[in-house]
Amino acid sequence: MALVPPKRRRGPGRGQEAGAGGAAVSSPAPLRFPGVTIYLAERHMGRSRRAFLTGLARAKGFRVDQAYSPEVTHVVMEGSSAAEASRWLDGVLGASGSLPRPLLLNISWFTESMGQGKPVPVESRHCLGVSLPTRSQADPNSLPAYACQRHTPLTHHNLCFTEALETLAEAAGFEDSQGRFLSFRRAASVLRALSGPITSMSQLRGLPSFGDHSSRIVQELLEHGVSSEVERVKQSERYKTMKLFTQIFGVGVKTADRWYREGLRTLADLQGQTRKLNRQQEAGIRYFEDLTRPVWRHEADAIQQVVEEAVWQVLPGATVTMTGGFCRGKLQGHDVDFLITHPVEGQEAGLIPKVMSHLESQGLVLYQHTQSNHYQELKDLDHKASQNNTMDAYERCFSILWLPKSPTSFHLETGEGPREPSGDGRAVRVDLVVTPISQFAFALLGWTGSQHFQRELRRFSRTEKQLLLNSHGLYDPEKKESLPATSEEDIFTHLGLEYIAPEQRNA
Ligand code: 8DG
Ligand code: CA
Ligand code: CA
Repeated sequence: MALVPPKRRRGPGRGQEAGAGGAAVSSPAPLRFPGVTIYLAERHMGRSRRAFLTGLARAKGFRVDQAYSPEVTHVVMEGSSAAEASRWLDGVLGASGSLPRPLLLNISWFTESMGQGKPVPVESRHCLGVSLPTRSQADPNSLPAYACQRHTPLTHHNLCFTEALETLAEAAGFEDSQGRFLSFRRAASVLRALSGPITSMSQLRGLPSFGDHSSRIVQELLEHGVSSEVERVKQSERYKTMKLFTQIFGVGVKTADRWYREGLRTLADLQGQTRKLNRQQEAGIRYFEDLTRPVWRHEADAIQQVVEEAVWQVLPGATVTMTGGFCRGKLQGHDVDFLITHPVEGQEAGLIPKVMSHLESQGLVLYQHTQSNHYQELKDLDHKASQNNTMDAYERCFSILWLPKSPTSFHLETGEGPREPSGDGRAVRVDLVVTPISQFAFALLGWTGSQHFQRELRRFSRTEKQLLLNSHGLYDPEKKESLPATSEEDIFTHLGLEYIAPEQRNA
């Protein structure tokens, strides 16, 4: 990228003395990204290039500190290996294991951010030493209590344990046993954040949220390679049936439980009783096979194109942002989630019905259920009411769209009744959510998930900060005011939390 002049000559290793190189290219602009504080390490970069880059970033509204401090969130290095970067940071942080660790990034994150005029999301290719255990997470005794304080990558070292604990969490959820559900979920989430595999029971000592029951499961797995309790659950008729029924689009635990108690066990049983089904569940069964096949990233990208085309037809200037699991680096998901907004507040209102008719005219809508925005009613009711509920009040559409295999089969005739699954394409579950620009950052944070990360973020806000967070905003009930945010970083800053990139929110 030809954005910054390359360094002319590599100076002698000068270390990274804090006060060095302060010359500015132009006078600093007002700070625009309060959650981001950059520190450019001088080693390998050289004093004059560092000064140039500092001025450039400041002119774009970034905060760049000359001296390293715990406020630094993004350390940028040039020409350093991961090991060197990690050693450098250990040297800077000294013996203190409690200081927050910043992101260690190579120069590509910086140049891309300058190019876009805003901090780009941190991806693994930007990271130096991302695979190295961080100080806090290498030592289980200092693993923070809330999942929103931890880095949780997509792939981790304790899959056999987390799968077992998550099966028990799921089974507890089927029995409406919220306490047990949460304790297994939290235990699994802790294991996902560990920097290495659990190989002995002593490693569980001091782990937060790890109760006796979860410990027993881990012990069984360590000793026998299998947990009899988990196997029993997995083989039970109750678990198998509840899992099958709740996989159907439009079927929650309550409905699945009622059907189970009525003696229904299979999809064929349900098909024989169509009067029991609402329109959504009917669609869920009709497209069951497609909807239980994972959606791959390239399919999600293709859906994004189709949605963007429709949105831009209806409202030029609107933006369509993919959220959900794909944002966290997942390669496949059960659906595709999009947030739609417009830079002018108010322009976005009433967008979905128009977008859906556009898609319908192309024969791409297999099912849709649109809800209008009811935020005002929610707000008038009580801010607290929305706290334990992930459902928000945005204008939205839960849909099943048809993704043709080849672009030529895009424009098919409509009006022939429901489309049958075929080799020409597939059905995909798609969630469209429309948000006013002033609430976009909160919606993005909420819809990026993971569900457990968000649950923990809200619990942390409430318990530790006495602030109420949801997908619409952050509210201070004492001062009776909402705290504004234009980026996810702003929200972490309000909460006094280290910024956790989406790829590290797989809690
Ligand atoms: P997957 O599709 O890859 O299986 O997983 P995912 O993308 O992480 O899960 P999801 O079920 O699609 O949900 C994405 C996030 O959206 C999840 O953290 C919950 C969040 N979310 C909100 N508000 C609402 C809401 O009103 N309804 C639903 N269903 N989810 C919401 O922030
Ligand atoms: Ca999703
Ligand atoms: Ca979804």
